[in-house]
Amino acid sequence: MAANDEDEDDDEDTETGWTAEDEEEFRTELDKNGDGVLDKDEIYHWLVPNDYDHIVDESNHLFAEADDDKVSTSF
Ligand SMILES: [Ca+2]
Repeated sequence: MAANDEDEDDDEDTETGWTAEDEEEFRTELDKNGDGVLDKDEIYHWLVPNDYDHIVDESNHLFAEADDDKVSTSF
């Protein structure tokens, strides 16, 4: 292991592998009700953010793949 590999993980908790940034994200973004664990709804919102539309993304992907002359519009 190179010396730089150790330096990159300086702020990582050796037991959990979490950085201070990971913990902050958990407390402020993921654990909505602040009970210290992620319930089913919190996990769902973590995996499927509200601002991400799978249907629009898939439509754009399919048009991009199928449109030979690339003269399509995005939704
Ligand atoms: Ca929670």
